[in-house]
Amino acid sequence: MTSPGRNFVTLKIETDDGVTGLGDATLNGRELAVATYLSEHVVPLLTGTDPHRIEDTWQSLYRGAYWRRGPVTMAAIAAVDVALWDIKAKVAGLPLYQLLGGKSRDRVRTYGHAHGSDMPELFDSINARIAQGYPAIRVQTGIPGLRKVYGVRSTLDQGVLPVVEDWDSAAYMRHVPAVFEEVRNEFGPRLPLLHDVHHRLTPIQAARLGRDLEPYDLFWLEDCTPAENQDGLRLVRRNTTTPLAIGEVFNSVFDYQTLVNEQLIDYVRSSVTHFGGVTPLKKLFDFAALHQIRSGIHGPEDISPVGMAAGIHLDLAIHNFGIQEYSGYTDLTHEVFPHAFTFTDGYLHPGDAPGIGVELDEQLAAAHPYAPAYLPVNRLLDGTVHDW
Ligand code: GCO
Ligand code: MG
Repeated sequence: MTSPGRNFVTLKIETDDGVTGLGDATLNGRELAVATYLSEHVVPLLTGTDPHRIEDTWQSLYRGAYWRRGPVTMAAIAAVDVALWDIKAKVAGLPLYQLLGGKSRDRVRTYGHAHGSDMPELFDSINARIAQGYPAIRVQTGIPGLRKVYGVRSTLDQGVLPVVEDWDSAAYMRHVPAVFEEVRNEFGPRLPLLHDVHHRLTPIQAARLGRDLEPYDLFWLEDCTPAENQDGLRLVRRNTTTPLAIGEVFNSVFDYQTLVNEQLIDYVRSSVTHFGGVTPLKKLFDFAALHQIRSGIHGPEDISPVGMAAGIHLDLAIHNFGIQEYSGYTDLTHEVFPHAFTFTDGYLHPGDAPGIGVELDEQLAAAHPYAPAYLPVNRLLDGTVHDW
């Protein structure tokens, strides 16, 4: 575990021949649980096994635990899976994307985050992202009467106990369409715009918001309602043509079964790190492709450069790529995880180093130890707990 600005959990596997592979097991706010799951329950099972048997190892960790799915289990399995792919690709002397079928495109389109508590601040933030070359931008905004720009986590908030934020869905729904009206007027019709509702609306509210935002031609509306209620998306889908993206908190293909089979969404948001690794995420993308659903891998700062790199290899290789979220990292994080992937003019490329192309500076990592930190929690104006 290391905290070069925020916490990351990294697994390193070493073979008898001295080949090493890295995997990301970071689960924001629950890091110690995954680290312990790995060190106490997974590492003893791996010692002495054949690192080339990736599918078999995945199945034995998934089925062999008896207790299935869940973010802690799947982040731990993901770390093993990615480390084994890293090893296999290094042994082959190829960048991972070559083992996934080779490249389907030359570079990986990203979107970046813009946010502001009011319109001038938001416009400045969008302009800053455009100046950095981002070809698409996620727009989050302050809501009159609420204290914080929601869904945006500041590292300054880090503390031993969660920060409590406030929320009012009615005020949000009244305000957001007006924000997109102003953004479209200022930045024109071409700039792809995204928006993250962060699980806060009921299906009928989400349907209404999707409809209200149709004139502004969003690239996607994300997590419009808590999607463990997959059936709820039928109501949203019937009522709006705004494209929908879901899945950053999912950890198994079964979480998507209704959403994909009934084509209720347009983008699947799972990351390598939280979905059990490259092995199951490639299967999810192939399943999604049957329904013309595309990828939109979750890429906040709380996915480490190791998990990010694994995702970029997949982005380059799959046919039904949509977009990749990329928020960048602190300078120190880049130093702790020296990497072959590059970010140029808003596009990522995994690089051509053998493996996933990320190393870990263990000395520097150790100089920045784990620091307890929680995500915020949300309360309505009367004090009721609400989805954050
Ligand atoms: C997104 C997100 C994240 C999450 C974060 C929680 O990037 O779309 O919703 O920023 O809030 O990953 O740990
Ligand atoms: Mg999100």
